[in-house]
Amino acid sequence: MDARYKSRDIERRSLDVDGLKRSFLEWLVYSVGKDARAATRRDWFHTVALAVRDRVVDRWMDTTRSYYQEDAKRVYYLSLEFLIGRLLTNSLSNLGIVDECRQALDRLGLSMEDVVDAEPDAALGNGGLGRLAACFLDSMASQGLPGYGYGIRYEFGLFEQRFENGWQVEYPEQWLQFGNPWEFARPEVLYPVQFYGRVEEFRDSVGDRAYRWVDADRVLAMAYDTPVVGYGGDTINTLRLWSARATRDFNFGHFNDGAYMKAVEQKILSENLSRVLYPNDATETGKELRLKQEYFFTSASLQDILRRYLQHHTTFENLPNKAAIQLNDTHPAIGIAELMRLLVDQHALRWDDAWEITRATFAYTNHTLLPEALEAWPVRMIERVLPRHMQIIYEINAKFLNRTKARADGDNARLSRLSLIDERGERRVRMGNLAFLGSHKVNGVSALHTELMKQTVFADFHEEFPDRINNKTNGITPRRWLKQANPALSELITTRIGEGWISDLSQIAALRDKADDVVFREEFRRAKRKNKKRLAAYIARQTGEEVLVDSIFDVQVKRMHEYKRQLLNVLHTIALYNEMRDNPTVSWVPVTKVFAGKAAPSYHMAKLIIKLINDVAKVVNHDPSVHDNLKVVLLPNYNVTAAEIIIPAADLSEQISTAGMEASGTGNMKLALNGALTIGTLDGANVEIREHVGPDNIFIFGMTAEEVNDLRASGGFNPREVIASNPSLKRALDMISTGAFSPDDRNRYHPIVQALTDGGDHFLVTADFADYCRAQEAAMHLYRDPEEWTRKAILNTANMGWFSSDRTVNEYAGEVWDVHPVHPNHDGEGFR
Ligand code: D6G
Repeated sequence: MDARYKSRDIERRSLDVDGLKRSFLEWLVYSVGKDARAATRRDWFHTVALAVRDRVVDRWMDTTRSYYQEDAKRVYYLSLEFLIGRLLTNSLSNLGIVDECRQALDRLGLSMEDVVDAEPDAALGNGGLGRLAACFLDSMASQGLPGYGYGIRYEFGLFEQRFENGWQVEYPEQWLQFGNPWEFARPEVLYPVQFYGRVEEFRDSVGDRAYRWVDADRVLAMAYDTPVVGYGGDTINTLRLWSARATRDFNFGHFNDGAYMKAVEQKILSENLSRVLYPNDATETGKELRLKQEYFFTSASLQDILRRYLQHHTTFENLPNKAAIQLNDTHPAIGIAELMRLLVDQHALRWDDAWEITRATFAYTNHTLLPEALEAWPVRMIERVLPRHMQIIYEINAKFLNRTKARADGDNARLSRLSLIDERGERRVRMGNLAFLGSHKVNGVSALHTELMKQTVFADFHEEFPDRINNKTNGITPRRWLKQANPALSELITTRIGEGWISDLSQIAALRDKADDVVFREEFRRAKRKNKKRLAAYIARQTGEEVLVDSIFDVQVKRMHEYKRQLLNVLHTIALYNEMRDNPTVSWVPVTKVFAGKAAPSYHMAKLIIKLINDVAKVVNHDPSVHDNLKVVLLPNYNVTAAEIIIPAADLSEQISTAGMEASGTGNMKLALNGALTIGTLDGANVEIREHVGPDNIFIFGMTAEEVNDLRASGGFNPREVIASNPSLKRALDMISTGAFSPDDRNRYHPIVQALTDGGDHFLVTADFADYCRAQEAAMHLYRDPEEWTRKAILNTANMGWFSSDRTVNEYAGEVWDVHPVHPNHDGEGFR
């Protein structure tokens, strides 16, 4: 080989400071096309990202090759969302070269922070579901599991949130505007995806009835691959995202007619498929475009999975031994009908064989019990958009119900609940039922949620298939959420117990003993204080508000939703404000209420709650009578990057959803791992967090899921009575309703007051208010004793080991996927 190339080759892999510096300069000039004098921060970010990407490519190829060599069973994680956030620090950290990179930049007169800050936050998700998918990618790669992510390369991620006059305003999030240095475009990996048209029946070669989907519109799905760097850099997996491209024949057809503008218009329309992420969290949109997005990425992924499988196999009976497909919620559930179509229509398998293979290949994760969030597509829409799939769904349903009928003893109500078609009102396809029926395993995401699944949405299915439902409590990756986001604490931990916790979080239990060590407590507090200073500076930059670093940082960060009950927190804030004003001589524990979160653009109530928080903040923060003892801030544009600053700085973690409504939560885990004490209801994973950290180290309040259920069922709940009997609640609500926070529009909050009173207070805010205030008081009381507070905070961190997403994916790997780690062969070259 030409010596020049050889040396360049080595340069590309070198991980020392000099090698990094040289390749930064080379990349800046030859790929970004700038010299150091003219380079902007963004140029430097692109330079560094490309140079880092170089260092993973060989390992990436090795990994892929090893999967082929071993014909390993792969797991395919199909998710409409991957909330990955920034990748630079993540890649550097997983490669173990953060310091080397910092020094190399330093020698070039650049600050690492500036370069890191120039990276856009890839917000291809709404919240927990999408961030879970991103944590799973990190955990699969870090455990050496052959795992692929499949999703959509949205041109516009989740909207950027700004506040204008206190109201949420949405702006497009243009993360791809300046290009994405992490991805590799694969213009040769193209699959056709069809929509509309009709189904033709014909006789196949042996005279059997067969079907083909004809006269359909075609779009192409083009792959973009992003390497997913596992911790230690041994395994580099692939996140493959699909982008929509118009087909060429489609364009030329119109062009020949002379209808040029129409052709261009059609092209734009068909490429809209991957244009924008739906900004809905938990609620369904009912939009045709959304259904098409779901089918688009699912179909392309399945075609790709079969193509990969067929490189080693000629028949399909081994598919379930070589591919596990995990459906992240029902968004890709149409994949069950699609795999049936591919196997039966395109590969001429017998129906029963195809069904067996399909069921053994798919598994489904349910993420919500909220009825409005359970996907149910109108039959008419599926018939029009995916006519062949509608037939297949009918066929699956008919076969299932026939089999079930024999045992059902004429219980028609039960049969109609089990049906894939909801016949009440407009006929709809229940995607949850389809996902359940077409999967060999179905899981919930916390112990409580899984139990409730068995009792509610899937009660009948559970009776029918008692072995199918299992629990996989969510987890979070300790690499991003402790090591990277919280260097102060993670360095402290490593100096005391070594770095084993980074890849095996159960080892963090070794910190338990340190809770009684006064020196360690002091150091733990120092780390927290450093993070609080960082957050205080961020708050000042974002909102102009100065907050006391020594106040309790009481943090509620998550999507804005009535069931998450930001309102309960606001009501407590107002009550506390009143108490402080009434008792100015008392020495109060200063409190900073930190909120952040986006509301779905069409969710008016959630947007009104945002405005209320901003209005309350305006009044409270400028009232000299509370002497800076209370500050309220709502940080704009909550995303992964903001979370990385907020979470390590939190003292108190608000997890206060109405019990039974939050499937798991993962923010709760990130906050507790970073040493925040939880104030929460017995909902979702809070139940398990309490078990792990111990009931003495968490503030639990409010009704249980069972009590909520009973109270709602009794129909006897009267919020007006509760309000009348609680003067502080009454006063807070009166202030809201009489315009104390909205003098410019005294009726602004009428809908909120209405919902909490005559509306019946569906989320039981008033019902839990008194107990919530009691728990808040207990927290403030404890905060006066820094030693005791720190002891409990340390015990939170030390006891959160089980909540690593490594544990979660290992459970999936063992109990659902049957996939095993592969150790890539790197030929001993290059890497450390
Ligand atoms: C990823 C990783 C790369 C590999 C490519 C194709 O981009 O090393 O060559 O995927 O792999 P298959 O999709 O053919 O398995």
